[in-house]
Amino acid sequence: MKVQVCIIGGGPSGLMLSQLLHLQGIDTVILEKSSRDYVLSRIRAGVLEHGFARLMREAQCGERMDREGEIHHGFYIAHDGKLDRVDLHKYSGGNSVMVYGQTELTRDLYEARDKIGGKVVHNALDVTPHDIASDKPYVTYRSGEEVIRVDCDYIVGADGFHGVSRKSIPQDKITEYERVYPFGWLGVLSRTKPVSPELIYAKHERGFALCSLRSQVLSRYYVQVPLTDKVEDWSDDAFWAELKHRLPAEVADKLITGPSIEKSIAPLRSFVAEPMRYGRLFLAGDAAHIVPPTGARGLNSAGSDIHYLYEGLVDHYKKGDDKGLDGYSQRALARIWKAQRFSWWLTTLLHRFPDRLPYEDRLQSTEIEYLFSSDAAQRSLAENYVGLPY
Ligand code: RFL
Ligand code: PHB
Repeated sequence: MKVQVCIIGGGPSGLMLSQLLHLQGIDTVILEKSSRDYVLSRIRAGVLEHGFARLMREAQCGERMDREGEIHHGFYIAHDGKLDRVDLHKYSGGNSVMVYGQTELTRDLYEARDKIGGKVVHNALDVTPHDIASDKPYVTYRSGEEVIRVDCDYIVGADGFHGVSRKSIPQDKITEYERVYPFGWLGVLSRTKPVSPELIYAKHERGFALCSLRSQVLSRYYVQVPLTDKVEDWSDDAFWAELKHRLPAEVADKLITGPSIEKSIAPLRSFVAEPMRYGRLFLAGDAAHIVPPTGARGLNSAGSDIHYLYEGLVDHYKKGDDKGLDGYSQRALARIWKAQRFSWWLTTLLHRFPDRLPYEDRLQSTEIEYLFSSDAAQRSLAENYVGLPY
């Protein structure tokens, strides 16, 4: 097989890039190691920046998102028995976020690829990039007993944190920065009416909690748990009881509980690999960087990578101009590090850190008090939450 761009990974990053390039007449194939059903069973992001929503429309995949997604102009932070609202609209100059699940968005992207005959190979095993430092790179994968070779001009590694792409770059050509947090998030999806029309992030002495949603009949809740906890340790009843503990009484009283339809634990990690290019291989999305989910930046940061890479590839193929590709890593990383900073800051503000000094706990409370006493601080929070421009 020969294509212009071979994309490894059929998550939102790979699908979005493939769809955008296809619309420009640039030929791609996606090699995805899992089945489509498996990819669509993962429950992940819920909050999209307006920039990501714009990208969905540009990819001609925004129709259902615009019909079913919810525009949110603010969210709440519960702390010290209070419920303070962050007015995103007021403090970000009229911007907002879109609440629309990653699962739905991924389904929309797959359906769009189907409609225009996009090539997506599922269950592609042992995907391996070759000769990435040469100008004739290729990728091999296995389907049953058969090994298939894909020749291409460029390879895009959009295969998530555990993928093969980043690992195929020589170790002395890449620097990795990492922080692993001493806790995870236990998440529950339930077919119940959300407790609040807007998200509630809760800081509590027992640990962080988040009330989110996918629609007015589908709720998504999280509680901070130690890394040693297993999903099997948490019955639905234990989860609801813990969540109620961490919410202000007036919210807990209104919480409607029900059976969980998904329950999982995600560890929290900050991670950046630099640079995001080696030879003819470009990294994008979670393959190059991870944030703790607190700031809702992960998928949104993947969106800005895809935007920059798309522009670079279009300039290369349409104008013979390589400035965009040559500047991709630097441009993408400038925004990525700001998302890292914001996610680290919000995580630090809202979680309980087991080994922290009492002094640091007081600073944490003071930081929240300062936030809600200062227009400048709320403006900074809002500007980052709705997404920095790209
Ligand atoms: P993905 O989604 O991990 O997709 C990578 C794909 O590559 C495939 N793959 C391979 N394919 C071929 N060969 C290999 N060797 C391969 N190895 C892996 C995988 O099967 C997969 O299909 O990466 P991508 O596309 O870069 O997308 C990133 C987002 O998924 C991620 O950043 C977000 O989900 C993060 N995130 C959130 N982001 C937001 O912007 N807003 C949110 O509200 C938000 N909430 C969240 C989140 C992530 C969470 N978890 C579970 C980590 C909430 C949670 C709980
Ligand atoms: C979610 O709905 O899954 C979600 C929302 C906001 C976050 C993280 C996750 O910050």
